Amino acid sequence: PKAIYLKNYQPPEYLIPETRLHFELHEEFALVHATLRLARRPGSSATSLRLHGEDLELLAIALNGRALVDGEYAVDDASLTLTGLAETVELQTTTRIRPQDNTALEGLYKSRAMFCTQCEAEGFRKITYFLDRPDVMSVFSVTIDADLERYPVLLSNGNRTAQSGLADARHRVVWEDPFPKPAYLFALVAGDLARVEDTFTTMSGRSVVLRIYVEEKDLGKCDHAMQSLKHAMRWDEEVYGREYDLDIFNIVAVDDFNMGAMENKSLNIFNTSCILASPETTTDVGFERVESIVAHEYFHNWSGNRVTCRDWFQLSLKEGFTVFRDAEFSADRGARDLKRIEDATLLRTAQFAEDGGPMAHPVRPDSFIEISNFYTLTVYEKGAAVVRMIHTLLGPERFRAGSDLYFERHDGQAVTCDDFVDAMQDSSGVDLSQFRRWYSQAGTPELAISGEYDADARTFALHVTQSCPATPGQPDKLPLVIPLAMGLLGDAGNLRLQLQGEPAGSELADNTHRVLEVNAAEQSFLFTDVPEKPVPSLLRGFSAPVRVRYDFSREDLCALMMRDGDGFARWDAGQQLMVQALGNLQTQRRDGEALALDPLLVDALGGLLRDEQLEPAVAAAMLALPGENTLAELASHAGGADVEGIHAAREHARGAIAGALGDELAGVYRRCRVSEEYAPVGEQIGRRTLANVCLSYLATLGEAQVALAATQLEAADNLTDRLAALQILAQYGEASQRESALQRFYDDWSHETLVVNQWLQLQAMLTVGDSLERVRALMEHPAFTLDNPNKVRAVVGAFASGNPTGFHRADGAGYGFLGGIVEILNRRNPQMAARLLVPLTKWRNYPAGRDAMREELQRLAALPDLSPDVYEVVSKSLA
Ligand code: BAL
Ligand code: ZN
Repeated sequence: PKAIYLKNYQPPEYLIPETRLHFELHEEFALVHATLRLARRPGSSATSLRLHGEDLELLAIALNGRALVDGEYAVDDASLTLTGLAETVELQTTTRIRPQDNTALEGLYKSRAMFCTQCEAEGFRKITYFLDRPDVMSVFSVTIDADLERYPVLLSNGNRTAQSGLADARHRVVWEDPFPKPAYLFALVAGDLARVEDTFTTMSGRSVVLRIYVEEKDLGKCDHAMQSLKHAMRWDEEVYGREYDLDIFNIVAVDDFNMGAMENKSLNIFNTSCILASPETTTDVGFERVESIVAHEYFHNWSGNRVTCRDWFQLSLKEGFTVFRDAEFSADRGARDLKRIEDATLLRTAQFAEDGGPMAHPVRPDSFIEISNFYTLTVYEKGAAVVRMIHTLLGPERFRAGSDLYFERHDGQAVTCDDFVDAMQDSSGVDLSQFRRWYSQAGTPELAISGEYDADARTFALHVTQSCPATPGQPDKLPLVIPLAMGLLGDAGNLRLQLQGEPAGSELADNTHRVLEVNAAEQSFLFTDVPEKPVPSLLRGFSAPVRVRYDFSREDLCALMMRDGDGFARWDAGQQLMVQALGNLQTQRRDGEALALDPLLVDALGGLLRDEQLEPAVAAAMLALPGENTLAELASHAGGADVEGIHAAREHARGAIAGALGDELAGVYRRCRVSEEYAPVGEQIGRRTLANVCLSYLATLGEAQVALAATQLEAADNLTDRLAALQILAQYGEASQRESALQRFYDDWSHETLVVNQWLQLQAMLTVGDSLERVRALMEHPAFTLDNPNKVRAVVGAFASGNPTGFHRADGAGYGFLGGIVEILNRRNPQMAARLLVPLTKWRNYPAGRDAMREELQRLAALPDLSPDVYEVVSKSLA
């Protein structure tokens, strides 16, 4: 497999203004009759054309109505080449494909009894010969013929314009989409589906029909998604001025899906796990995920569909912007600080690890072998953080004006990340030329900051040095523009800020918050009229995707944690205090000393528990210790992660906190239990989360406290409380208690696939006993199949990335297990295989497992017939 490079981008020689597709769906195969109107691109003089096509059986081909004979065209396993073409031609092909055998879930495939498609990024070429690249936008009309009884519902993009009966108990439906779109946004669904329907009146007064199609049994689980869709449609009108542009918007839920969901024009296809929701089958986190993914896919209608990407190197153009949009939507709907905490945790734990590993790439990659491998946290989450920084630097009004200009300039076009930044720059007048480095430079920047207080001059200086480690192919880095949101904390609260050079008495001089623009390798910022030595509150709201180093004392961190005016900064200070305390426990353990948790931390947590004014959701976030993967990521800088040491330190800390604060924890647990009927609303979610955090601490204390979990499991009327209690019983209960609780749960819920998947996942992450043996047994369970990505993620994915002590066990068996699964999936579902591999690619961070992890990768590298997906991940991680 060969890499392709952004620098080699060439526009297409031909365009396809019009595409007519006619599908004949059968039980063994499908026929695809395609009629493409091809038009030479103005400025091109080409007379030949290579169309993409994979796994296609070409049955007929004609140009301008004349059948071609051998020699007039050439076909290989990836393309169809035509020569001697006029300026405009009509190409007709008939291909046979086998959706029933399509286990890769790219292109047209069968999920249970229904046909569905997934074309992003390059799946359309598995349906018919086409210019399968996002800068070729076409107007599609689609005719679908299928058996009436098995497939009464036939869907594609746009508007349904005709339907009729056919011979042999078959029927036909025609869909026409007036908006030109790239092939990756094409969709087709055929199945026996039920639907819920609602309407939305747009800001200009048009009525849009909204439909969610599911299996009949799931009709009762669509309400939350429907409400989420309507909230998202309104929000996009109010915040971005974007109105929906067709009279119908469809969503379909499918069981077998590689991703979470897909934004096909007016026919979004969702993994069932991201659309169905009910109190019995969905956790609070699941409800929030449904809302944000429904919104994300809807927002793509403008940021992705109306304005799309020129090429796949620009993927973050639509994904970074749309993740930023959905994050702001969620923040507006719920609690902003909490959303920032969640997003910062994801970036710091997983994206920083990606940025520091062998697959590190810029937000706009320069090259790739397989684009499916680049649907990454860097492109999505760091890309969103980059858009957020533009928002911060410009302010909300100028950002909105930039967004308006972007959509106005580029509606109907396929454009680049630079076009997006140009619109922001042109409309605001803010020079973003240096800022653009965020798109081209990989790696996580680091700000080393020190503070200097001069009591006589009443000044406080912040000295900031920025650096960024080398990443593959990028040894040297240039300074970035980094918005550093901050404040200064004094004894009585946050101090008013007066920055040297700022006009005194200006509007800014009155407040306690600033965004410093860091843009040089070394810089100082001087605050004047500072009455006491302050503690700086840095990177408030996670204002940039960077690491910050500052030599805070434990007392400083406590002060920030308890008293800073910024909710994110309070949480962050607490996390830093915990990281220090857990690091000390690891050192004590390594040195054979008795483990003693920092009493300052215990006191601070006690203060939080006693603070009845603190919002429960915030208290829950502040009480939770950093996860084992977060600690491992941090340790990667200090010689590598000691998985056992991290786990032991964390467990010790949990026990010590519970031991010291048992009464407080029990009191908060009782106070926060939700007695009203379940509703996935912020206030209840906060209380449930806090109660379950307390319960999980309490469970470390012994049998009596574990019994609380058993009681909760019996009484719960919702999955959040049920799963939290089951997890505690399974992790801390006696073996017999564990097995009977797990079995009973399965017996109760075996009819609900999505609940069973969570039951599988919970067990894959248990650290008691032999985790790997348990995972192998789960794979033999009738509820498991390697053909369903949700099951694979629940068992194999959860084990490899959510059970560090099991996966990194000393004999290396965890690595061999994962490698074995990847080997099986390599051809069956290459996208899944490559994604599962990621934990192994971090081998350099794990001194104890390093050799065994590398050897497993080497074994995979030597396999014949590696898919490009797996080849790319394996070869880059060994380089
Ligand atoms: N475009 C792939 C799924 C998503 O990011 O919305
Ligand atoms: Zn997206």
